[in-house]
Amino acid sequence: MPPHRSTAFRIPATLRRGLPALLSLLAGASLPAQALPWTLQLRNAAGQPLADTAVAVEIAGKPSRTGSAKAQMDQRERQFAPRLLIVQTGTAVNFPNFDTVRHHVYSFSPTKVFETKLYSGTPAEPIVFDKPGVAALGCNIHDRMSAHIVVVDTPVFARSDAAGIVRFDLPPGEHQLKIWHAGMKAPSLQSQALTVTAGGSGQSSVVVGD
Ligand SMILES: [Cu+2]
Repeated sequence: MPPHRSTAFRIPATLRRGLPALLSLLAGASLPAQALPWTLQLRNAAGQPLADTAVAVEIAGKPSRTGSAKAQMDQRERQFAPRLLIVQTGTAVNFPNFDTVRHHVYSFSPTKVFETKLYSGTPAEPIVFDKPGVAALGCNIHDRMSAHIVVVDTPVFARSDAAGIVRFDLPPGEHQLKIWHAGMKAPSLQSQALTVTAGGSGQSSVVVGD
C-alpha cells in the first residue's frame, strides 16, 4: 500500500479528541435516556435565594416508595438534628437520644401521627413514614425542640444549600418538583413541573411561593 493511502485515513487530532463524545452520543440515541447533571436555583417571590429547602423530583410522574430505606433523627443538646430530614415514603426513621435527659417525641401531623413517650437511648422500633407530606416534630418536655420530616414519593431529593442551589442527575422528561421549606404557610409540599431535555441548559430557575 502506497504511503499516501495510509495518511488519507488519518483522523485529524481535533476530530480524534471529539470522537469519543460523538460515539457516546450516537450510542445514547439507541439506549434508555441517560441522566443529565441538572442544577436548580431556588428563589422566593422577592428573588432571594431559598436555603434549607426540601426539594424532590418525582421522575416522569412515577411515584416511588421504599421498603428498605433507613434514616435517623437525633436528639442532641436538647434539639433535633437535623432540623430538616427528607426521606422517601416508606423509610424507617430511628430517633436516638444522645442526651442525658429524656425526651418525649411526637408528631400530630396527618402524614405521621406518633408519640414516643419519655425515653433514653434509641427506641427499639423505628417509625415508618408511610405517607408523603410534612411531619412537624416536637418534644413534650422541651418546648423549643422542633424539626420537620419531609416525606416524598421518590428517592431523588436534596436540601438546598446557602445559595439556594440543589443538583441532581435527572433523565430527560417531564418531572414533578416537590418543594417545602419551614417558612411556608401550608404544611404541605408545593408541586410544579420540571422539564429536562437532553439538549437543555442543565439548569432551571425555580420560584417558590409562600
Ligand atoms: Cu426533649
